[in-house]
Amino acid sequence: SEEELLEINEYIEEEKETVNRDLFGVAKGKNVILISAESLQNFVIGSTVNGEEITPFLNELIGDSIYFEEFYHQTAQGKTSDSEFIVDNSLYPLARGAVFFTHPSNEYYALPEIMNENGYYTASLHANNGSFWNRNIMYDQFGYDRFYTVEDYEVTEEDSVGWGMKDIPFMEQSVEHLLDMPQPFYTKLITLTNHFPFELDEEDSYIDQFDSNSRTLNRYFPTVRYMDEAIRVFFDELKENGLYEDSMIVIYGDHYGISSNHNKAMSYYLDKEITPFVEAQLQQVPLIIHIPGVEGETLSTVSGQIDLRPTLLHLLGIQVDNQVIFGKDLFSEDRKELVIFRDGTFITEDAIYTSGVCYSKETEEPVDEEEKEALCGPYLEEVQQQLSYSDRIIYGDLLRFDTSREEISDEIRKNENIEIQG
Ligand code: GP9
Ligand code: MN
Repeated sequence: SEEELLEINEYIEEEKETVNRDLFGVAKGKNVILISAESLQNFVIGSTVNGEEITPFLNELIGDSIYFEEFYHQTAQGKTSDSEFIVDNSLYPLARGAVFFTHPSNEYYALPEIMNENGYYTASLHANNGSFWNRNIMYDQFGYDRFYTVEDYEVTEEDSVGWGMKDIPFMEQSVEHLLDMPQPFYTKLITLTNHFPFELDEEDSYIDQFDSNSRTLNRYFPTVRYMDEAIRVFFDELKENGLYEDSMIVIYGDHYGISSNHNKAMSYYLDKEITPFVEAQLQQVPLIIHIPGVEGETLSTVSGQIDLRPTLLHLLGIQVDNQVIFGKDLFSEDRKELVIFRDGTFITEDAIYTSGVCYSKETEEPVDEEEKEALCGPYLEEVQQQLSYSDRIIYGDLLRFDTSREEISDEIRKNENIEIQG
């Protein structure tokens, strides 16, 4: 009901913090290009396999970008679609099912709509069927102007592997689409090649597979390396076509690629035991924000996908009042560092709490009852509060009561008038 939303708004208002304005608006008016990097986990960044770099281009790019080195995916069963939901709405996904399928007719106030209101053209680009994950329906709801699907790409046999079109031709043809769009634009490019079961043609293998008892992990490295190459090609094409200087490029991993079924092989690769603590850490995905002309810096802020939207709006210098969101602007000064996973696991500056056990980040070991009270105790209630508020918004379709939005208050006013007249 409307009262429920008022209560949630009050909570969000109380949680607000002051914002560091140094970077406010540094990307004002620029095109925004999000690259949703399929199954890209953070452990490959700066690492090697068989002595070779796995992400040479991203490693180099990070030096020139704002890189969040402790950034977590927060997806659940909806996988890529959950990550899209989180990023565009700054709400949590659902515990069961994919919100893209379960609640496509809700009222949303998603990032594309905000960008539209600020003069941006908005599009998502992904060389798969438009109906996959119900995207064609949900994107309309989020306010995307256009969805470039597999129909908008020329996909040949040799340009395909595994799930479909390879990332390099996808990137090349996507730049053609970007060139056709009115500027400034807000766009999302969703890659595909680095998807389980990580199939790759010989000619696209820049590095050798790993050698462990997990075929999945072994194959993961060369497909990540291929995606890294595709992103390099994309940057080259942007530069060649004069789009680079006027764009902010944001690369993030959508969710894990290697599930806990492969913990044994993972343990062999990382050369350490995969405890629940390490497993939570393995949910880190890269967040790389590249703004030409803005100096690179690596930030260790504990952060998650839910924080991306307010952070991007900050960089774009766009202020939106009374947003019903749970993410925090990562440039806030007195921000409480807290990332919440859908299953109730949470990460703070000093601790990881998972399956009822509180681990100290310093020792990587569970702490005793007394320390648990101090380290994890203060967050328990807030974690459940946020998840349940977010659920209530989705299950109750509460954003239809958001009167801070003109179009809705007009709608309500209209209805009231009708009632008064009637
Ligand atoms: C499909 C692609 C992969 O279009 O986004 O989906 P996933 O299986 O990763 O959710
Ligand atoms: Mn995915």
